[in-house]
Amino acid sequence: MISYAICRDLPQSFSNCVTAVDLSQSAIDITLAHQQHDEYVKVLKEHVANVIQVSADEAHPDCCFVEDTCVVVKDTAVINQLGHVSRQKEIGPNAEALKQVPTLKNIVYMKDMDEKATLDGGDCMLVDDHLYVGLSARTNEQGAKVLEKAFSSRCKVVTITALKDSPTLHLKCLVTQVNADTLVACSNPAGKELIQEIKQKSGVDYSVIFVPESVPANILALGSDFAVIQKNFPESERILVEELTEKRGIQLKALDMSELIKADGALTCCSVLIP
Ligand code: CIR
Repeated sequence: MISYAICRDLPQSFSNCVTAVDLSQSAIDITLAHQQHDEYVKVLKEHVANVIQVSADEAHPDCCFVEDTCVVVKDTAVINQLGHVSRQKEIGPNAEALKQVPTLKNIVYMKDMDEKATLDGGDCMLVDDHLYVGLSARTNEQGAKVLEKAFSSRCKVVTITALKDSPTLHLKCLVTQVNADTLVACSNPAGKELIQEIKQKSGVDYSVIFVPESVPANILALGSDFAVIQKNFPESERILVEELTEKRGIQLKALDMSELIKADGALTCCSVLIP
């Protein structure tokens, strides 16, 4: 069960986001981006008892991607030092929002623990008592070590290196969690390599649902019987409906996030979920 979710409004400056997508070929429709984000927040509010909605910050076009700004495990939150310098000052209001969550007893700043550490929450996937941390262009070894220290008695931190030198932005661009023993992953070679490393390092033989495209490999599970998936990826959607709804009884809601995808954003990135 998710007790709290934190999200953040999408700013008017969103079109100036950091992205690998060539926006000169496919510009962001800011009105549509707002509509899509509003729809996402509406679904969050329908499925999570307490949603804290932080105001947008026009100085930070990527501020709606709150997932990157912190990592929460049990009673402890680490406020990250984000891997892209243009995003590092997004953290203040999100840290304030975390202070409103009664179950959070410790809130620590990564920068205070190691000033060379960088980490984006999109590289972190908590599955039961394993926290997988993918090294990437945004997340370095020092960042992973800070989490290891901060969460030492709360979970096992497993550092994943498969994507370290790849063009994939974040670990969760290729794999996300359904529940304690089930993952969704992209079936491309990078996705398969990632799953192999996750299984080998954790010793857990997860059941993995493979989908052919990377964008829909990022699903947002809101509790044990509901998940948000991406619209407009019919083959992946067919597999997810079959595997999640028909076989496991998980209700799905498909959202069109086309404008957020242009900003390299997916579904998990627009919220921080706290059990
Ligand atoms: C960035 O490049 O940082 C943003 N434009 C996208 C961040 C997406 N975050 C995520 O998937 N966790």
